[in-house]
Amino acid sequence: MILEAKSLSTAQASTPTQLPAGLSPSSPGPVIPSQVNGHSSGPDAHGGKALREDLQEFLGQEAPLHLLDDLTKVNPVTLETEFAKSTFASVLRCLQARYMADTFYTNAGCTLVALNPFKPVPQLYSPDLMKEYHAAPQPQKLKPHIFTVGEQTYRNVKSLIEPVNQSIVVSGESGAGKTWTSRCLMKFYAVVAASPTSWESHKIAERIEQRILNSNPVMEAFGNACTLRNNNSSRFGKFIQLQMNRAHQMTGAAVQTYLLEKTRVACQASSERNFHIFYQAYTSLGFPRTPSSATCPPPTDLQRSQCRREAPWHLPEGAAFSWLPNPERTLEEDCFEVTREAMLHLGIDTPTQNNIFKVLAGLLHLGNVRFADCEDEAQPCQLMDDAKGLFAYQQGFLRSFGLCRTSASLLWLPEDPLLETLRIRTIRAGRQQQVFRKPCSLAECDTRRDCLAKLIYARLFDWLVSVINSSIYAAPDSWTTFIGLLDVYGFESFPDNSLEQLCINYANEKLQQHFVAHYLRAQQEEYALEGLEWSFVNYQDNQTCLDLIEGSPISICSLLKRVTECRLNRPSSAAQLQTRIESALAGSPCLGHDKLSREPSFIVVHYAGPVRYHTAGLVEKNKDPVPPELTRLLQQSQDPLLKVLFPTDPEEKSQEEPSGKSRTPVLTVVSRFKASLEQLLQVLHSTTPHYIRCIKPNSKGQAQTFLREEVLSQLEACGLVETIHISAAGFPIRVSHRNFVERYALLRRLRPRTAPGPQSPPLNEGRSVCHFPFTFLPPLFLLSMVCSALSLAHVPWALADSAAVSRLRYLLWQPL
Ligand code: AD9
Ligand code: MG
Repeated sequence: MILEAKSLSTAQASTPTQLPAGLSPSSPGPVIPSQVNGHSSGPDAHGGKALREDLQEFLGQEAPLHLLDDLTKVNPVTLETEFAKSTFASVLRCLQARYMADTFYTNAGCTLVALNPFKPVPQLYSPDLMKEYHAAPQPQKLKPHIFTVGEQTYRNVKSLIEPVNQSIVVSGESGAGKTWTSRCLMKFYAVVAASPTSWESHKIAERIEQRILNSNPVMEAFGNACTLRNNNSSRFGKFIQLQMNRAHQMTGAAVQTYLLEKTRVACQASSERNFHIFYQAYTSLGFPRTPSSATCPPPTDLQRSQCRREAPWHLPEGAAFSWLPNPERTLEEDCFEVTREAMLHLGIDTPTQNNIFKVLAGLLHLGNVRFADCEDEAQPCQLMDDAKGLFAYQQGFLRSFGLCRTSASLLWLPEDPLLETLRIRTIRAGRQQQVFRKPCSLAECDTRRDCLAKLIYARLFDWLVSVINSSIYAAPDSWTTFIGLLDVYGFESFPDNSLEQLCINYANEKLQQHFVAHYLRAQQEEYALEGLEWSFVNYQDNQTCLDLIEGSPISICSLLKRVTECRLNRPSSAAQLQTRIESALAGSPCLGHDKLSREPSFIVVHYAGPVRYHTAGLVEKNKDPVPPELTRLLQQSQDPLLKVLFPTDPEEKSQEEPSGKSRTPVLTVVSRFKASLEQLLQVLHSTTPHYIRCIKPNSKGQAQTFLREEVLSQLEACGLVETIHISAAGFPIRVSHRNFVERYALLRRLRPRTAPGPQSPPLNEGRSVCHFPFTFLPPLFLLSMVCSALSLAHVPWALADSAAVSRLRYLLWQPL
């Protein structure tokens, strides 16, 4: 059936986007059935004939009849079967109809599907709407929205039944809207979780919330960049823990970041850009540019000249920087004033900010330094003298020599040692720790220059995160529960994929596994264990792919680690690595090989699609070596910021081997990343997770364009249809037996007129979790009322003598 739906949707993909009959743009459109969220099917429940007519119109009169037959087969035709038989075709059709009607959120079982509108929809995120969802007695009954999820998690942390930490996992491919969604959720919590009593505490709370919100523009300016997929692509992962006190006010937060793509500082793919902050700083002083948005006009001449006077960094107007590609491309995100304002709120004062931008300017100048090969191998490479028109400077910075000097002065480094460190390798060897100096090759000089920039930028980013954390810090005894928001980089597949994409896609696999394990597998296994009537729903498990990436004893991670530790990093090792991976992991169905590729590579079939990774440079990137001379050089800087970023650590020196090798085992990038992911998953496992699946309706970022084929592949990848099946057929209310009995123990004291007999229909008899279908909502509500009102000591059980209540009674008398 699913295959039929797939082929059909492919056929549909080429037809122009139209609404089926009966679904005018103004109609709310159908809701994908969801028991959890209390929605039933909408106007999608047609009879077979009506459906055929709709489809005929939808696909066009010329649509082949067998297609219609197929679709009729794969589409549910009656209301009763719809819950259980949602298919890709019907889900796709439903989402499309809603999207074209400007309805961007849809409940799909336990997940919320968020379609990216690719256009501003301010009314959808107004504070008034946030308050409406917050005040609603049953927010699930309002239209599906991220605020429903936000409110649900907020109520759950307040819940007396299950006072448990919550987490929201926002997933989706690059550009699908994860960062947008988490930003909106943070605003939502800032509005709803701020109702302190006294004026003084009100002020404090406001400051904390404002600071938490201010962390977004700062982290995005320094950690986001324009990629082929997304103009504002997050180049780091982020987990923010919003901490609540007993009164359920936000008292603080903690941000954890994951693997910043620091290689971007020195190397950007064509048509991509460096991190936004470089362009922001550059724009404020350099090019006059057209306004990028109404909210963020370009700086006025007055602002510019004031900025120039105050700012001690040198970005001459009209200068071209090779690490600043595509500066003419205007983006909404290039809003320097917003970043500076936010930094100020976070406690980063103007002199420190200027210091940061001065260092960034130093990096840009460093990027323009070019080396020329020297014929005599015993001599260091020369600085390139001719600029070949690359540096259109007006003030005499034409030569690399001048650039190096400017860079050294901006980084407050001694110029000669900087030049020497970039061009000469020092090796200590022998018992006497003799120092040998070896001139670097041209390629090595370039690598050292790039490494210096990456090192500074990565430390700067980490320092910013620590400043943000200390600014929003709440003492451990001041909060009791938290809501975690996870926004990691989305699944990526470019023509050239390397270690960065391997890590990003690995993280996405782990999160998908968390979803599969937590929801698709665990829930069904639990039903089976509890002896509940259940027919197993098949789902796509990504365990095989994870085994390939991280499994033991042999996986891509372990092979990479081994090769990295063996220092097998000669250029020829790219082909060797490919052979090693292919021979060691040949049995994995998720490993593929591209016969047409001329460069050494391997293919991993991820849950979201196959990705080809080039092996060239993989080991080197994984090792991420930092020559100790570079760190030592930076420790000599007189710059106040660099002094903080590179403190002199006496232990560091003593750890160095005479040969310059560190005694500690190589901690590779992948192994560090793996460890941090495992930690993250442990935190997620300790919370009640909620899932928001962001879907990109088209890859061009166009509003009102829904490309079925593209959406279909995203739906397939995240197992949405299976989720709907399980949610629709499963039990939406789950309370642990212990908590249930503790909460309603009061009722045990009440003597039932008739003792609960063995005939009482036992739902998950004697088990640790109580599952309740929807019919239980009214009796559960009644029980809550009863427990809350102690005066109702003599509630006659017979009053609510339904089958549901007799089950509840039965559970209450079960031993714990
Ligand atoms: V990546 O994995 O970091 O590359 P994200 O985070 O999934 O990616 P992001 O949130 O940055 O994507 O969204 C991409 C763009 O879509 C944004 O810059 C917005 O221009 C646009 N977007 C996303 N969601 C909305 C929305 N709800 N309303 C309007 C939106 N525009
Ligand atoms: Mg993002």
